[in-house]
Amino acid sequence: MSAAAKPYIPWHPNPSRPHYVPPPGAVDAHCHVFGPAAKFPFAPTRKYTPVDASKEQLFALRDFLGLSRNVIVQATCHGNDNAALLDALAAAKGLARGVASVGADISDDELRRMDQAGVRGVRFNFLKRLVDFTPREVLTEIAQRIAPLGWHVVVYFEAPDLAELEPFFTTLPTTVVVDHMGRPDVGLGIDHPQFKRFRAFLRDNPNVWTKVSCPERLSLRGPPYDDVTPFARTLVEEFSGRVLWGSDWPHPNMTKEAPDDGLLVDIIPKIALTPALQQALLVDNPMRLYWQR
Ligand code: 0GY
Repeated sequence: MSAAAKPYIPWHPNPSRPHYVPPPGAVDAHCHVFGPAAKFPFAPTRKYTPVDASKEQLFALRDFLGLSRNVIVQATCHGNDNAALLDALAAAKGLARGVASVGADISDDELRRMDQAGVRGVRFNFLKRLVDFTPREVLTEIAQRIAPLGWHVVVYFEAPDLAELEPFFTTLPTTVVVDHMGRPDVGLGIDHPQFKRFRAFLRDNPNVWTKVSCPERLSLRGPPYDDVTPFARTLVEEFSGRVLWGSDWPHPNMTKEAPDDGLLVDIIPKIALTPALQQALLVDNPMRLYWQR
């Protein structure tokens, strides 16, 4: 069976209503739309085929969870065709921004159009199970093209690859946002050199931010994902002005089960212990990065 034809776990059909009430204006800074495939076909190069996850479903979940805005990140199953993302941004009435995926062949006109539509960044993905290799020169060229727009680069990699990637990341001329805390092996604990290295990377590079997202993806123990909480809490406390939170709905490529999105929201007060930290994580930081320039 090809990777794209593997069975796929859809998102939670009936999430709980969270007990935690986010502050007004809270932003879900990492989520996706998939398809609908009949209108926005998935890329032939994709490594998985998800079920459709529409903009209407995303916006309904946003409201149900007590959130106000979304940052929609282009997922690899749509390749460099950002049509579904742009369609969602156009329908969001200013309440969504986007992170696109582009090749070096993107025209300046198209970049400008995407900027007007609400795109504020590009994503570079280094997970071999998700994408084919792109030469660093190509990524450098893209980063140089988007920098004048005030956009940033979102990077997705796994913790053991940071050593090899860091010299490249430090050449990027923009803000750099790391997905999912750089995907630590949470079994190693927060005092292991792997997580210390990640914190040093943020400490040494004030232009680097991170999303404290995806406990469900990183957890070894399963819900309520308490083995991931110390990692996120440590980053929120040390880098309070450079952290973002995201639901990761509709949770691509979960291997056992899709998380309860209400539970994910209820984890927020465990990783951001004070109202001030919650306000920075959920409102002030994402608003600065995505809605103000
Ligand atoms: C995520 C995680 C994943 C997938 C993608 O673009 C994608 O296909 O992001 C993953 O499989 O870990 O960030 O949502």
